[in-house]
Amino acid sequence: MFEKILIANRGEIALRIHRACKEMGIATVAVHSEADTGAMWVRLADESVCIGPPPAAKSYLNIPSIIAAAEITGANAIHPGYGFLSENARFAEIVNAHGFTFIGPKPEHIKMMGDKITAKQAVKDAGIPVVPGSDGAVTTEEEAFAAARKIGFPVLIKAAAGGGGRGMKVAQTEADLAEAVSTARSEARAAFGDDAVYMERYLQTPRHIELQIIADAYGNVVHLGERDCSLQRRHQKVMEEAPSPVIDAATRARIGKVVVDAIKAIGYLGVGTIEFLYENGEFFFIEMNTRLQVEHPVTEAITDIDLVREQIRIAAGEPLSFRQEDVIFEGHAIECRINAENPRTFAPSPGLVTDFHAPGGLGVRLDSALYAGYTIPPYYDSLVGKLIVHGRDRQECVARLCRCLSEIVVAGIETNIPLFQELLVNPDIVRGDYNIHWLENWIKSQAPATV
Ligand code: MV4
Repeated sequence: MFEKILIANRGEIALRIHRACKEMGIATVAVHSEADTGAMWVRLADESVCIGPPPAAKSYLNIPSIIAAAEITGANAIHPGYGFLSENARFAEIVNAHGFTFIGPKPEHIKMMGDKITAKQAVKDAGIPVVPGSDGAVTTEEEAFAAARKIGFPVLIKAAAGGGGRGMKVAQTEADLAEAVSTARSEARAAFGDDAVYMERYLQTPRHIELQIIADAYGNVVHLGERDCSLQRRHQKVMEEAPSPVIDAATRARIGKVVVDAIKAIGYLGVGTIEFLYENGEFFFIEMNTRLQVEHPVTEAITDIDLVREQIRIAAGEPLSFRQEDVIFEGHAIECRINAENPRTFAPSPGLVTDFHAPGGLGVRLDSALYAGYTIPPYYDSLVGKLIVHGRDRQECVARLCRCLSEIVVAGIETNIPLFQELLVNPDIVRGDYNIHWLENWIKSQAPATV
C-alpha cells in the first residue's frame, strides 16, 4: 500500500480524498494555489506545497509543478480528483513515467473515452446499447444527409472532442442539416482544435441515468447501481439521486450485467461511470467518464462502499474486496450541490463566509471545506459543498433533506440553498417525475415578468 498520496485538486474533493487516506493510514500532500493558502484541506494535510498563482492554468493544471511537488515530498501516488487533470491522459502518462502511480484508469482508456466517437464504437462493440446514429465521424455533406435519412429527424450533431454538452447542434429537419453540421464543425474546431463531428437521433425527453462501475487489475468488475442526474442547468448537475425513481431491481440487474461484461471486455481499470439517456424503458449510451464523479456519495450512501478507498486499493494492486452478490442497495440517497451563487440569477457569489453551521443527524453527510471565516476565492468553480442525505426510502430521504436545508447556515455569501427548498416541495420532484429538460423549464416558469 502507498505510504503517501499527493492530492492534485482543491476544495471539498481534496478534503474527501484526504479523509479516505487518513482512514487507511496514508500520509497526504496537499497542493494549492496562492489563492488557497490556509484552506481547510491544506491545513489538514500532512504536508502542503504551493504550486503557483491563483489561475488554475498556472496551478491546478500546471503539470511540471505538480510532478515537482510529488518529487520533493516523496509521494508514491497522485489522486487527481474530478475536473482539472483527472481526465487528461497525458497527465496520467507523465505521472506514471515519473515513477508515481496515477490513481485512476489506464491512459489508453482515458484517451479512448475522451474521444466520443472512439468511446461509442468501443462500448458498442462490447455490447452496450448506443443512440442510433452515424457510423463514426461525418465528414462530408453527403455523408450527413445519408446518415440523417437512416436516423430520422430530429438529429443531433455532436463534437467528437466534446462531451458535457459542449459543441452540440440540433437539426429539426433536412433544411437545417447542412448549416447545423457546418456550425457544429467550426465551433468544435474553435473550442477543441478538432472539428470531427458525429450524428445521433435526438432523444426529446430522456432522463440522464448513469451506472457506477469498479474494476480491479484481476478482471473483477462490479456495478454499484445507477444515479439519476436528470436535474441539470446548462449541463451542470444540480441534484442527483440513487436509485433512480424509474429503475426497478430487474432493470438494474439487466443493464448492470450488460455494462459489467462490456467493461471486462474493454479491460478497464478503476472506477468509471457509463452515462445513458433513458427513454421509454430503453437505455442509450452517450459517454463514459473515467474519473471519480462529484455525485459519487449517493452511490456510497446506498451501497456503504467507500469509492475513494477502493480507488486507492485498486491503484495499489489490491483486488476488489467484494463481489457483485455482496453489493446490497439500501434505501435512497439524494445529493444537493451547494453553490456560492445567486439562487435566481445563478451569478457566482464568492467572498467571506461569515457564519457556517452544518446540519446533522441520522443519514446526513456534508462534504465541504467551508468554515466560518473562510473566503471563497473567485477563481474556481462555485461548488462549495455537497449535502448528501440517506433515508430508508425516497419519501424519508426527501423529508430528511428538507429538514437539513432548514438547519444549514451559510452566511455572508449567496447560495442556491433556497432553490433546493423550492424544488423539494414541487409535486413533480416529490413524485420523481422529471427529465433532462425539467429544471430549465421550471426556472423559465419562475422568471419574474419583464416590463
Ligand atoms: C443527447 C441528447 C438528446 N439526444 N443525445 C448533453 C450533454 C452530453 N453529455 C450529452 N447531452 C445530450 N445528448 C441525444 N442523442 C440530449 C442531451 C442533453 C442532456 C443530457 C443529459 C443531461 C442534460 C441534458 C441537457 C440537454 C441536452
